[in-house]
Amino acid sequence: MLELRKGIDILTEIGGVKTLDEAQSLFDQRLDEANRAKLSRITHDEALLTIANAIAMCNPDRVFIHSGSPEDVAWVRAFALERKEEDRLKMPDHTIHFDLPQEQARIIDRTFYIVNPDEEVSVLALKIERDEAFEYVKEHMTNIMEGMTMLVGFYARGPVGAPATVPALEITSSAYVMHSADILYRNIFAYFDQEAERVGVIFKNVHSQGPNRPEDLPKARVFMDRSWLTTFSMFCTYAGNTLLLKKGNHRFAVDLATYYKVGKELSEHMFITGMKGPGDRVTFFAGAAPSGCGKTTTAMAGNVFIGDDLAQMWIEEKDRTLRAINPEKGIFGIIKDVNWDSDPYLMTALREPGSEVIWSNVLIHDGVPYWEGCCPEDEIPDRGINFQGEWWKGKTDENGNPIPMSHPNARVTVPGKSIKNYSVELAEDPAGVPVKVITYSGRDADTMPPVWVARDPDEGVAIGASIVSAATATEIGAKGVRRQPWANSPFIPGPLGDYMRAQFAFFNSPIFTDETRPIMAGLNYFLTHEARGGSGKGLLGEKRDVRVWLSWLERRAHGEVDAIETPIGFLPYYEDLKRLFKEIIDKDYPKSLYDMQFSLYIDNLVGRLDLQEEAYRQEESVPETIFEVYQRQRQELLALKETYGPIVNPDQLIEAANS
Ligand code: SPV
Ligand code: MN
Repeated sequence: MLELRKGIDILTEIGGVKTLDEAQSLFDQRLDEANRAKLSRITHDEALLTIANAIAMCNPDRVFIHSGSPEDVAWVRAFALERKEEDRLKMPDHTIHFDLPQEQARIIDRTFYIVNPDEEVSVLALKIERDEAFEYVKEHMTNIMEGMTMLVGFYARGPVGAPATVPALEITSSAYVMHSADILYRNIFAYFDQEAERVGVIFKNVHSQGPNRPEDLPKARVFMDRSWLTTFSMFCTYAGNTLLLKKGNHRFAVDLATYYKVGKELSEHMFITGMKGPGDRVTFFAGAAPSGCGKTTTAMAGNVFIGDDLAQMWIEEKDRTLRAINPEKGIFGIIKDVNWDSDPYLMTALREPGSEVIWSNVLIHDGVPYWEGCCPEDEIPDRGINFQGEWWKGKTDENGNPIPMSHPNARVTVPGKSIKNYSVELAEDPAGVPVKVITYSGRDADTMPPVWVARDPDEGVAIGASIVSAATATEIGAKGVRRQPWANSPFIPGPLGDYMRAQFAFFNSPIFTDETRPIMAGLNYFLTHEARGGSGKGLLGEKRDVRVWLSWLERRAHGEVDAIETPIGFLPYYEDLKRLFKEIIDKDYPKSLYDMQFSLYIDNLVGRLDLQEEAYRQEESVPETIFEVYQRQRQELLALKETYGPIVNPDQLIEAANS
């Protein structure tokens, strides 16, 4: 069990400011008149004490209070250019930011939860005890902003007034981080006190890049204090490590859902998107996928796009529906392989004037960005500047390996409102959108079909618990796949069993009716010909097929298509898919392809159940329900094998279901 406000509050202990009077006299000394006047509009005790202690600890030369006014927003942008954290590009309002070549992604080896001595964390996470973290922060963050300006921003992770919104402070010496926060989060300066009062907690984030040199990276750290909802980040710049409003505060939100809102709220690594159905109907989906598995592309394949990374969900008692908000209002998306074919709306925002964009770690030639998969070979320049400095075609690293034109984790930061199918109105609605379909996807070459629906909430939770993604050479496990529970496991602070219990409680909630309880589905668009007895090479199907799988789920959620009941859940009938392929993407869909995609490969499926069960058996306090689901599915699959052999095709599945 996680206990809030337990143990010393590291920031207060180092800063030493304990009363509002002390805070006020520090502001009088350290802020100029204009910034003092802005700060005087904030009255929330914890916010003021946090800012005062951050100033006392970091010791900046100047403090900028970000009021969210157009002038302040413009000031932050200009300051990022002045400090050379960003450079202008040819397109108006586009800038480029580079992180150090050695820090192009989350530094998971230097990322720790701060815990009290008796607290457990997820087996997948690193932890540091409070006393040790205190010493580290004290040693490295004291005076870290000397000679620099501290920027203080007031944000909300969600629309003002929404039940699952939490206000958050961002305190940083990086104008790039604050600029990114302005694109990705709602600045709620004018409502901060009111929201902090309503919600009862605030998230606090303190970051400094320090001198921003490669030699400081070994001592870079991301610390997340679970008890005090405070993050500390130092000597790094990549937004995943520094803009802790994102994954740092997401982790706190997961904790709050798991330990304080059981059966009421969830905090997920999910997109939110609406699919059009017959007539004017729009049905909302929330879907999980591991980092780098096409979550942004799937989200934008919807007709009404709300979010691509995070979802805060709750059950609305009034109408008994599942509701979701996006804590963000923009995307920090992977750019690799984004092009006019796969992502037309995003490309429009990136290649046509009218949107603000921060590019990071791509190739810049003549003020124009290029990246892996952007364009035909003949459009790619043969030199430029990228994440490792000067680049030219054919450049190799010290081991002789080719250096890609852009880093595989190079990203773009873009406001949601620049994406054509984004709905500002619905995204800003504090009532959230009503979600009827939950999806879980991974990257699975050989086992799960393209789409299937759980028979009940327990089996739905098991789908999320059992996500896998193909591993790279260094990550290959016993079965060649990596487990990715709920695609959220990198961000689950506590033991997975605790999180799983909250999932069972939420999806089985008696508040849902048969009408409003969401359907829960698995998605997999990574099946290969080789794995399914095909003759060709590569993937079975195409990227654009995803709109058909989502449309079938849309119909299923409204009870408009029947399905084949199998041990893993409900599968679509061929006739329905054939019709939808034609209707949605004007494509012929042969029965032979359907048979390859939807046959059950019993040995693979049972192997997968064994892999999951073995892993969960090694953890303590995992709910027994998951093992019951795995056992039931295993027995039913083996019974099918007894009758039909190791590969059971859909016609046989129909026969078995009717017998
Ligand atoms: C992810 O890696 O899942 C992201 C980007 O969305 S980061 O901010 O690095 O988490
Ligand atoms: Mn993510």
